[in-house]
Amino acid sequence: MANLILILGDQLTPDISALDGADRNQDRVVMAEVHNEASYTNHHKKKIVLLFSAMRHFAQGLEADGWQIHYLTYHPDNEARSLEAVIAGQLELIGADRIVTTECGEWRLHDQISQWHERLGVPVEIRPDTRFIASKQEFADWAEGRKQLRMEFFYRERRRKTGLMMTSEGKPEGGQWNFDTDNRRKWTGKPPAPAPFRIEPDEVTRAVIDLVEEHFADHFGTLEDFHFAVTPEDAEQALDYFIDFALPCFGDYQDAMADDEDWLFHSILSPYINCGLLDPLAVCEAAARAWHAGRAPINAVEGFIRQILGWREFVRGIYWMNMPAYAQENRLGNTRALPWFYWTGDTKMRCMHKAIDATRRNAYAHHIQRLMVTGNFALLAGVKPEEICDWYLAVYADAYDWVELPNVLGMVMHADGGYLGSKPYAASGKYIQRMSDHCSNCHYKVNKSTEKDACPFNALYWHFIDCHRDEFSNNPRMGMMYRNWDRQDPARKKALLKRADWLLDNLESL
Ligand code: FAD
Ligand code: DLZ
Repeated sequence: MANLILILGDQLTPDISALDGADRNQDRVVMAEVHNEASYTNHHKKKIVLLFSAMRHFAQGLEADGWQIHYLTYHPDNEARSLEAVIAGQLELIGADRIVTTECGEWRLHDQISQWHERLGVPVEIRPDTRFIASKQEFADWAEGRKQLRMEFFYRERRRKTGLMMTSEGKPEGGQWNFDTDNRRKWTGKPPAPAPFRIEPDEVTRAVIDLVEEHFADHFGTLEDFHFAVTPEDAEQALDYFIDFALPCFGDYQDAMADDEDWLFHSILSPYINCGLLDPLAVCEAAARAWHAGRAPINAVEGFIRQILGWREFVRGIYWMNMPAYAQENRLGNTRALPWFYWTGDTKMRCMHKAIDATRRNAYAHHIQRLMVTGNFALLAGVKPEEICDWYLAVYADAYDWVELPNVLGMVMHADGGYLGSKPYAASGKYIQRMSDHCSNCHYKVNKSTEKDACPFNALYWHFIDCHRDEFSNNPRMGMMYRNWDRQDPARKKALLKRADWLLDNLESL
């Protein structure tokens, strides 16, 4: 045997770099469903089904294409509980000159694989992950010498580099780089949001659902109504469906939330992009084609492309430039435990209940729920970054450390001192009221702040502003908040802080 080629659960891309130049007759591909990967966090049950089923389909495809494969299916009694143990077993059984793999997405596993050459006694070739639009080196080159790293500038550079939505004179299409000011509409039920794209589980997926039901019963979330795509062909269909039915309204309602609508006009493509079933650049190109064909407006298409070409690539760059120290950051000195209702959805705060309940059922919540509801609450409540990060890593089908950590620790918790974002996204209940209909169905009153039935976000917001004066009062983007706070009547300020203290002492009962 010449090479053992390890392909991970989020590397399900036929032209993954680990396969470059490989020899179907001599090399062997190794894929494995292992305890350590399935259990390093409390992964949502639907995420495990998605990955195991997509891995099985991918391996079947490789086999049909003439590759020799060692595929380990999950069983709790399997002796090999880690990828290292699986590779060690194969080395013992058939030997190999070399292990070849594509660099993995998480520091945790990257650190382990980097030591395999010593631990296993064979050379390990780790190849770059060419599925990202910017390489790690390109990001580092862009970042070098900049005092502040801001997504918008990185994004513009990527637009120039890829030519996406650029005129032949090198100017942004539509005369602007960013159309976000058009993207803040509240959704009031019209136009109706499309039903989510669904694929009925085939035999392979049904077997995995049974397996997860049996062996991962204590993991977060429900298994009912599993309808994710698990092959590249089905994921392509999900992309087409998004372009046809949701993209035209994606921009307008990008920041909206709704009490009885889980998905709105979002693409629900992140689970597929992140595990390799869809190529990020191809997804951006499909959206750009829709604009050129007059099938979607520019605010929708530019906004959508910015999320992938801009944010997705930017957070990945930040992650790899700063790990492993980044994961330890806690610049706001937070000390509170994550309230238990994050795991149950059992809270009278309607927006929180809705976001967490959707998360339990779907392994999905859209960006504004993650940022401005569950994230905002954790920020205002001063939850320890490691606890809220672990929650986000567990509960979403698209969650991997490289993308989850910068979004949570940096964007939401501001625990990196503003390295990723120029200001915290702290907001009172007014924001949630403006962008959703949750408040009219809520036990708490959004127009009250200090009373027993007042929306908890209100007093907690002012408490956050008051507590973090040292960190934020000199931030030009926060000056108005401090002027508003300082203008308030001292008695009201006292009442707000008293209410906040009570809320913080009684988080579990909210
Ligand atoms: P859409 O709204 O349709 O957006 C299109 C695509 O843009 C997404 O599929 C995704 O690939 C990309 N994208 C959008 N925003 C971001 C972002 N901030 N960072 C990276 N990519 C982005 N995304 C993940 O993929 N995995 C995570 O674990 C994750 N954790 C998050 C945690 C928090 C607290 C926040 C605020 C955001 C997080 N995001 C994460 C980003 C974003 O919320 C999800 O990518 C998005 O909700 C996925 O749904 P969608 O495919 O319908 O996205
Ligand atoms: C997320 C995940 C899960 C649940 N299970 C497996 C697995 O059994 N085997 C595997 O190769 N990969 C799995 N993954 C994805 C990995 O955790 C992922 O490749 C690393 O975290 C690196 O991003």
